[in-house]
Parts: sequence; C-alpha cells; structure tokens
Amino acid sequence: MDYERLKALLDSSSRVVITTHRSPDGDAIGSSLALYHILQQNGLNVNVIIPDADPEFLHWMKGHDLITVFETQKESAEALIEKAEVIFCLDYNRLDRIADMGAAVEKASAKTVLIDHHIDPSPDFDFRLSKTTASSTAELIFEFVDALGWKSLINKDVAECLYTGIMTDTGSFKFSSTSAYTHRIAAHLIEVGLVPDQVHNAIFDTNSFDRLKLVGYALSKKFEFDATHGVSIIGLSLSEKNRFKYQKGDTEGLVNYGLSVKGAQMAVFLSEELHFTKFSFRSKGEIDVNKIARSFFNGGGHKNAAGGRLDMSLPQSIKYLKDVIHHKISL
Ligand SMILES: [Mn+2]
Repeated sequence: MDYERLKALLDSSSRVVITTHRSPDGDAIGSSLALYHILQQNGLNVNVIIPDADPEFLHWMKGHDLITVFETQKESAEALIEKAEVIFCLDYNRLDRIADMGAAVEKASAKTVLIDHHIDPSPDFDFRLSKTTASSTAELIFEFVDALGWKSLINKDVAECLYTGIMTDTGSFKFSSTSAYTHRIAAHLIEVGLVPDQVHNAIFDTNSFDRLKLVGYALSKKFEFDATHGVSIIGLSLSEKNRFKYQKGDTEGLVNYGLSVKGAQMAVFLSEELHFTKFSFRSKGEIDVNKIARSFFNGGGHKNAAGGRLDMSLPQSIKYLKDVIHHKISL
C-alpha cells in the first residue's frame, strides 16, 4: 500500500464510498463503520453501501442507520457509486463476489482501495492492503488508520466498531489468527474507552427465544457426525428455518458446534434458500477448506473458514457433499 499516494488522493477528494461483502458479518460492518467515522472526521463526504441487509445484532453500532442497502435502494446506491472519487472495498477481494454491486463499482471512475484478509485478492484494485495473516479486516483498518497518522481519531464509537470486527472474526480471540498485535489493538481500544463486556453482550446476548429453539433443533435433530472422516454436518431446510421464524444471523456460529465435537477436523453447515443452498465450512490445522470450497462449492475464504453455494436443494446438497468427502478429498 502506497500510503503517501493514497493520502494525497484522499486530500484531493471529497466523495468516498465504502463497500463490503454480501451477507455482511460483524467484521464487514464493524470495519466499514469504523473507517466511515475516521474519514468523516477528516472532512470527507462518506457513504457506506452494503449489498444486502445485515443481521439485527449489528444494528446498534454508531452510524448504522446511515448505511445504504444496494438490494433495496439500488438507484441511490448506484448514484453514490458513480459519483464517488474513492471506493473502499472491505473484507472481500473480488468484485464478482458482490454481484450487481460489483458491476457498478467496476464501471465507476473512482480509484479503488482494497483492505482485506482473504486468500487470493484480485489484482484489479488501485491500492491494496491485503494480509491473509490478519485476524480480521478490522485489524487491518486499525493498521491503515495508524499508518495514515490518524490513530488519535479512534474514539469510543470507532473502538466499538473495530472491536466488534476483531471479536466476531476471531471467535472472541480464540482462533489461530489471533496474534499479539490483535491483543495490542484490543488493549488500545480499551484505553480509549471501549468496554469489552458491553460489546460482547450487544453481539452475543441478544438471542430470540425462537433462535435458541432453532439451534437446539439443529443440534438434536439435524446433526450428523462421521467419525471415520472426522466430519460434522448440520443442515437446515428452508421450511425448518421458517418453522422457527428464521431471521438473518440466527444460524451464525452453528457450524462451530460441529467443529467442537471431539475428533472433528472439519464441520459443514448447510442452509437451504429458495433456489440454492449455502455452505459454511470450518476446519482445524492443515485441512484447507478454502481449497475445498473453491474446487467443489463455488466459494472460498480462508484456510480454516470458508463458504460456498450450490444451486441444489438441501437433500441434493448433502448427497453431493458426502460424495466429495468420500471420493474427492482425503481427510
Ligand atoms: Mn473478515
């Protein structure tokens, strides 16, 4: 990342758009809003645009009410993208991953800035801060803000956004991507006024009764463990989700239960939608689910956490998944 050149560009620009990936998670929203507050404090006209709505447990973050949703506010989103001079792309690294919104960004005349920690970034960005070793994009936003000399602008609101990103992407500081630097950032965020348990409660202790029943149902009725291969599979159909009044985010983290079984090396969660099924993969150690998701499930992500999607029903998807596990990969 050429910080000098980027700083000059930001100094001479006024309109900035921040974008992130589809089905935005804590890191996507936390990183976007943190950067939003920092750039706004620098006098820029900033808009955050997300491809589709994010789960309710993220809505408390400061600035959230100003986010534009591409799917439901297409015209205004496209106008903002078209007029932007700089477009930030956070927590994803290929424009084709964000469908229609990616096409709009590609068409725009703005310079693009990638800040991301996923494997294999596309070269089509004007500036890139891409580190696969970073725990989260939020961690990279901190690094970016620090490098530009704006660390003193990180106030409590910004700290809450960054902490949310780091905490959710590290499984509360437990994944192997958590480094000494990750903890140093957390320490700094606490020093500027962040209260960790407040953020933790806002993210994790807001379960609806229906959500917990859905999780209980998934674990007791829809959970298979293949001890031979060390694979956990949990799949929910669309009608099952509807039965428990499914809301976006309700199945977040379910895949981690699969990986917590003794002897599990890989866990897969399948969630059926109207015309396709979404896959979440988690693995331990050397098992590379990014590669598996890329090769067989139209997806990708990180070595130990990835996603994918197939135009199949849940039963077809489970059958296909088992065929891959039994015949196409070695576990
Ligand atoms: Mn992330």
